[in-house]
Amino acid sequence: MLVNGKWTEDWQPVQAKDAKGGFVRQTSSFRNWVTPDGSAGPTGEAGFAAEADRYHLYVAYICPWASRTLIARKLKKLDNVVSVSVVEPELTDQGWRFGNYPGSNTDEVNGAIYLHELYSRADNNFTGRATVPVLWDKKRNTIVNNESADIVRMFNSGFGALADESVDLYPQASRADIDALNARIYPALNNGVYRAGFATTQIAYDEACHGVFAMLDELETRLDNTPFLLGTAFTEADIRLFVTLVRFDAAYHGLFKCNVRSLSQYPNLSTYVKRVLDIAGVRETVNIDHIKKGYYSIKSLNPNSIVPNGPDLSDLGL
Ligand SMILES: N[C@@H](CCC(=O)N[C@@H](CS)C(=O)NCC(=O)O)C(=O)O
Repeated sequence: MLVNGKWTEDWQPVQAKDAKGGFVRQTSSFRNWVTPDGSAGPTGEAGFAAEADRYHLYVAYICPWASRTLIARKLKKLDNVVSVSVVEPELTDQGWRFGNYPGSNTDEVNGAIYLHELYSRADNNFTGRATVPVLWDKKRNTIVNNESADIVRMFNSGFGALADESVDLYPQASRADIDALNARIYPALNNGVYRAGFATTQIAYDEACHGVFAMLDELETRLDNTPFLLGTAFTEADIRLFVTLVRFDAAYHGLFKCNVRSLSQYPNLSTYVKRVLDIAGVRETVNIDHIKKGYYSIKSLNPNSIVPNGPDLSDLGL
């Protein structure tokens, strides 16, 4: 991680722990918003107006949070407005690295080798982990925002007519329902799999794992009669659920010990994942090779970095 803008060798993604040995995720530090007229958003400062070719998104295909932003960018047809760089799948001893691994790029915008260079360029006193996603402003040479939940909403409504305004991932009338679902699905499932995987006590693991499967069971029932979480409209709540489900059998079932059931044993959730993959633009944001390689390279969980051959994901076309 970075300490006062300098890289230190503590690179494992085991972050803070709570009193019971549970995993605690770092909160995001750059919280400015792109808005159509450059006025300030809900947090941070003003001065980040929507413009084509001004903003650049740094992501990892392995990362579910970064993948949220990739999906929102595709669905809002911002491909030609916001450019993207993809880091290599394996965390190195200096964190995320740019390079030539298939599907990854070098950093054409800043010429960085490691993602942490962007954090210290944006704030030469930064202390914290250098996480993806990062939304970078090429004009002001700084990080706009490194919180995926914010970036998804910015892509949805911050780019005005530069984006496809016929797509609304956070419709006014559904906001309370979306927020309520997010508030339950994030701790139990999206972050719950990480809390299970990185637990350092049996009690922390048991609690997290139980929460994961209770939520999957509930969602399986919820999807009995509805194509998406809130009915026929696909919203940001679906993006947030999908990114976890599509990684479930490939990574969380094995590496994170979330193995009470596999996703393939949930018929509605499996059909749901296929349905989302079939939305134009979504499938190209999913790279199973990066996901497996990336998760199974986490040395604290898998010291020899051996990547399993399975599972068979051909049902999903992956
Ligand atoms: N709050 C952030 C979390 C992002 C996050 O935790 N990213 C992980 C990858 S999945 C990361 O970059 N970890 C690198 C590290 O911890 O050193 C968001 O949702 O945007």
